[in-house]
Amino acid sequence: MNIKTKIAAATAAIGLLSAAGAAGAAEIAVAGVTASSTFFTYNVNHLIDGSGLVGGGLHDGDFHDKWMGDIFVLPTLVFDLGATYSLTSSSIWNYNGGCCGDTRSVNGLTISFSNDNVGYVSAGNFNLSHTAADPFGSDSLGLTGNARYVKFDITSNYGDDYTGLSEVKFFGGAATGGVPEPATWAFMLVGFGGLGAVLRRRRSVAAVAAA
Ligand SMILES: [Ca+2]
Repeated sequence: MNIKTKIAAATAAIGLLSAAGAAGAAEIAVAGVTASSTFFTYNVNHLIDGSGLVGGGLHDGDFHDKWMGDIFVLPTLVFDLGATYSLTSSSIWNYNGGCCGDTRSVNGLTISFSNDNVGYVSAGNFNLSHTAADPFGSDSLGLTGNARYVKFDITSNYGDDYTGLSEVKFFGGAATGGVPEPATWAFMLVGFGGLGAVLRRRRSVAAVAAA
């Protein structure tokens, strides 16, 4: 390999890393969700199973398609994404609609990130919109950071004794700042090692010429 080829190889290896970090935001298939409390026959999986999504970015008002908990013991939800992702946003369909207690909608929400479901770092405090329309649209919240586990701490609602949500989606790409794959490292080392060899050879040639 000449020096141009080696620079190209090293550049290509760096390019591969950048491409992995800049992967486009796509919907993440959530592996599971748990709630600190769930009222009666409501089911927390209704948040991640597509139940009630009727097309056009809208969710129906049927309570069978929602999750609900008690507001007096502020509920917590933990979403397991199944792997670590670089998150960019979350779309959240609130507990709204014409069926039943439209003031059950979540108002304040703190979102936190974790890679081990033990230590959490806050990703921000948010407020969700309140609408009694049926069907109804989602709030899109901007998120930044890597996480496998995403926690929602619900801090207030719009007035009822209960509160809930209807559906939650996360968007993102491959985790950034992670450890490169072994093959990528090997490729980079070949590229940089080759560069070093060429530079050393050039220096020794220069030293001979100067002697
Ligand atoms: Ca749902």
